[in-house]
Amino acid sequence: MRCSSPTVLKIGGSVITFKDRALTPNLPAIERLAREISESQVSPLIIVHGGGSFGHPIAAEYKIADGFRESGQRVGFSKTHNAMVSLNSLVIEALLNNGLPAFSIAPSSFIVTRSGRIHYLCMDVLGQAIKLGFIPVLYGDAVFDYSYGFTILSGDQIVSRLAVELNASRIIVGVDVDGLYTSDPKMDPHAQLITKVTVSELKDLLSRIGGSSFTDVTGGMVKKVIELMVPASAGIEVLIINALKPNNVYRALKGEEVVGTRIIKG
Ligand code: IP8
Repeated sequence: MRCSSPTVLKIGGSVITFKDRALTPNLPAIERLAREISESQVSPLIIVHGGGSFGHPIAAEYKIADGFRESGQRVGFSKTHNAMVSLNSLVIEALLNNGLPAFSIAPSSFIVTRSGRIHYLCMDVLGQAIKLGFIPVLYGDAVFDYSYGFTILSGDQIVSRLAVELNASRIIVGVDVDGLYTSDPKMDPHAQLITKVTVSELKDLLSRIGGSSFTDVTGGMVKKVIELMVPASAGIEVLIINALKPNNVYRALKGEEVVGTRIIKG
């Protein structure tokens, strides 16, 4: 599929790593996804991936998300970033092996947050890369923050902001469940998949249930949805799918029918 405004693809850390095993990549999933992305021939495309068992355990150990409090955290900040660079290089390598011009761009090198939210953002490198037909591959990162010193910037916040900045045509979010459920499908046998939802319906749902019973099985579905409501409100269609199921990402990229949750404006 060729379209002028880019597609933004988020790949969850729960898809490309084994979350219960530190620093363990899910190489078969990374290779399969690289193949699916290559076969879809979607362009322009931006990929953002999560941290999974690479970024999160180190960030938690050194309390990086809480900000800079003591000098010992510096090594932790760098280690968190470095773990993400390692995971990113596996993703890049798989994409390159499939003939795709993937190019790694570190969010910490062009973004500074303030109180955890993206504040300074230099789009020049990314814009130039897209213009020249590259596939920028970014990731949730340890970033500098004007208020906290440093913090953790999620891939979801990056996805949402870039999609708006670049006037993306759509956002596809690959996670380890089929989409958004009315409650946790792993706890509640009556949980139902929400296949289509408007932003106002989502807001209503979140305020009614307070996020508590809303499925949080990927470790952050509520936060994810809150981030994604911003581009969805701007008219960018958001599709959440299960990227652990073969061909789902391929089908979604091709615009074919896939089981999942569609978040639309309204
Ligand atoms: O997995 C956070 O990104 P996420 C990455 O998208 C780090 O929330 C560095 C923990």
